[in-house]
Amino acid sequence: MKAITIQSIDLHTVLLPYLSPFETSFGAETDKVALLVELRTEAGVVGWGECSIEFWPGYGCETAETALHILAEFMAPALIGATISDPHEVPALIRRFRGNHHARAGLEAAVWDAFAKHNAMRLTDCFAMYAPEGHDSQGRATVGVSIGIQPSLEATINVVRQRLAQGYGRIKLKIKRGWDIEVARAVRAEFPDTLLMLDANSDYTLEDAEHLAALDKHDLLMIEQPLSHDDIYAHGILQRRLKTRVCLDESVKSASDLNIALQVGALGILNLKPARVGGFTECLEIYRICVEHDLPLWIGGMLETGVGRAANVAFAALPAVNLPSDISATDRYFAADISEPPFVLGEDSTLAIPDGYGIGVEVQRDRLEEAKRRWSENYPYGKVMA
Ligand code: OSB
Ligand code: MG
Repeated sequence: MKAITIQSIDLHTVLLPYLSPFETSFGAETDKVALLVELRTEAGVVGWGECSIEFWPGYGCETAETALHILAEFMAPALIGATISDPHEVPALIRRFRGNHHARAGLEAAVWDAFAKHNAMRLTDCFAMYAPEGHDSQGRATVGVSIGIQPSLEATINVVRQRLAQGYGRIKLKIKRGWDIEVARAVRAEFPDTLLMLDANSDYTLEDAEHLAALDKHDLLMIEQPLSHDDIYAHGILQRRLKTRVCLDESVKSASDLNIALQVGALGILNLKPARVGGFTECLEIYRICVEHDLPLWIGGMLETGVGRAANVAFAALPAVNLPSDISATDRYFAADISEPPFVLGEDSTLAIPDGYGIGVEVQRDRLEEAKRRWSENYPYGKVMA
């Protein structure tokens, strides 16, 4: 593999309107905020990465503004002038700066993209090269769709019906206290054979264990992150009281966290988000652990723009990602994405890997400028919340 030398790094904060607001237990968001990393090599190759973040420190502890600060002041300067012969070298170059996983993941992703392009490879094949022997990219990722909290049961059923008609083969419903058992019951009654799962984004405590056990009779694929974002141990206790498999999202921030979770029986499935664990190098380590433990695995999303989505699809095409990932088609999120071509839902609820090298999508300069202007004109965030 040919090494790259990093010449410059530009950071772009963008605001992109969603087709419809996304409602979670934190509130409704009308726009996607993202920090994009544009990395140029001495050979003139441009790599792109996305820091997957939100307006507020509600999912993780970072925001668009903290990620910009950490990258601009600390992490990006540490990479300028560096010669990299393997993207696995990136974590060591920024290890002296702690935490800030979403920021570091975006930077590392830009290196992976530039490295793959420089070596005339698709990013998915580049990941496969570092995956266990025989784990070749399948060229497509099997995906599902995540549905935000709706105003009523009827509205929920209508959205599910619409998504199934579009071809999504797995439905994830966001739940919260007071919006859970009834939703699962109603949707299951209407769609008896659909692959169905719930995501609680940490809204419950162990005192709700009995309440959550009432979900067991609805044949759910899994319940995602029911308890606190920082309590792996409690999920182990809960899992012993549920038949439904617990999937961890927020709680697993590293390979080390995953080893602890496995040790205490805290999960039966992993949602792996590259941003949450600090990048694709850590993802590859986590991937190996999942293979070793036969742990079902899928790739999570954070409503990324095409840049982040493309990298996630590239990883989700690895064969041990064996449950549908939270990566939907472009038209589930945006009227016009920041990049082309869009991701289109294909047969069997899959997204195909684009043909080009690296992430395989091209950032559109005019849309980038427009989305940057939209950010600068709408700051502070109050103006873009529903
Ligand atoms: O918990 O999986 C989550 C979006 C933002 C923050 C957290 C989550 C999500 C999603 C969206 O569920 C999944 C997607 O990108 O489609
Ligand atoms: Mg989640």
